[in-house]
Amino acid sequence: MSNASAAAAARTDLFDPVQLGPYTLANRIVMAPLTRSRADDAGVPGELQAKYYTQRSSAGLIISEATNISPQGKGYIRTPGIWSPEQVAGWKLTTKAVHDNGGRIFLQLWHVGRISHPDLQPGGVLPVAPSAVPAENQQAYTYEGFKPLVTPRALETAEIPGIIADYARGAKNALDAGFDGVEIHSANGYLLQQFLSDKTNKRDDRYGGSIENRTRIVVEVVDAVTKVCGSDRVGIRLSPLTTFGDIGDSNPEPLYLSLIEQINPYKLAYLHVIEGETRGNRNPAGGFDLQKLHRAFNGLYMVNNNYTLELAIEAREKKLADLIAFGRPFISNPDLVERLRNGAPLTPADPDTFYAGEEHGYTDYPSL
Ligand code: 8OZ
Repeated sequence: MSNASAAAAARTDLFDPVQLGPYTLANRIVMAPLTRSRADDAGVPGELQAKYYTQRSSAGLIISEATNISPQGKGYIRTPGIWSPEQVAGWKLTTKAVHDNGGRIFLQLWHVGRISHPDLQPGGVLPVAPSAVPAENQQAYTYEGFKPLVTPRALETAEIPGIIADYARGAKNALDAGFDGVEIHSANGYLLQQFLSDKTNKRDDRYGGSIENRTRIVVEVVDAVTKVCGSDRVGIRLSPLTTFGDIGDSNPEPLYLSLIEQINPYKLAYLHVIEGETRGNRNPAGGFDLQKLHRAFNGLYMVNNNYTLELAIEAREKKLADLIAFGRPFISNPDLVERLRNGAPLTPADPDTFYAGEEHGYTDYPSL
């Protein structure tokens, strides 16, 4: 660190406690949700996941890897679930160990929608989506390697209450498993963003067409999940400018401002925004000023995407965010909070072990 950034680090409040709903977080640094694909084939996490998350429990808050709310919601092999008693029992190992170490952990509720493949669906059926619109040039990660995605089946209007119920069950199971709360994954081109976006939602029922209709399922999920958890234990993740998963909207600004206006009455704990292109350009062409979402939202504002210590300090100095989520640096630096606090060097993460490798590239990165 330069002398100037060392001085900024010395006076930042990044490492100070902050209140999130009922919880006093130890600091403003969040471990972002990270898919690591090491659960068993039934979506059950175990001791390995408990060790991994516990090593990272000095984060102010951990958000779990995206976790399937139902067999239908699964799109990648070895991702964990939160629909079965075995999954709940498996996750208890993680939550207990994180809590024993003074950490806090939310579970991320996930339905991939069209980003799946019959090989990953119960009975080999087609994945579901708002409309029968395939994601172009995308591959599914199946048991037999990568395969092209298929054209999904459009959900019937009458099926949507069942999907909302799956989110509610996931939230109930997450609390039973000892999680401190849940994050609704409405980003990165998965089911809920497929409903939000006019590129993927071509419906003519009350879940498609106008902004009010396209946002409806998300508001209904927020309603159902907050009834289970209480509003202050629920966050939501959005990626208004991403194209990840071949997603996109012709006019995202009014869409997302309307969504925030509609969820504000629920008084959620936080809004988590991926700034720009997921794992890419923070300021893509044709975007809009995402701080408008920050100003519109009435809870804590969490930001994510390629943050460095310097960017995080600046975000706090300029009051651009309340919480800063770091993803890939947490893979290879279990003690990321301490390293940032001390200006210590960061270990680079090995992409070859992001989604495979069991303990290698997972629990074998050392703390300083
Ligand atoms: C990387 C690989 C598989 C899934 C996301 C859940 O981007 C994911 C994901 C990331 O939100």
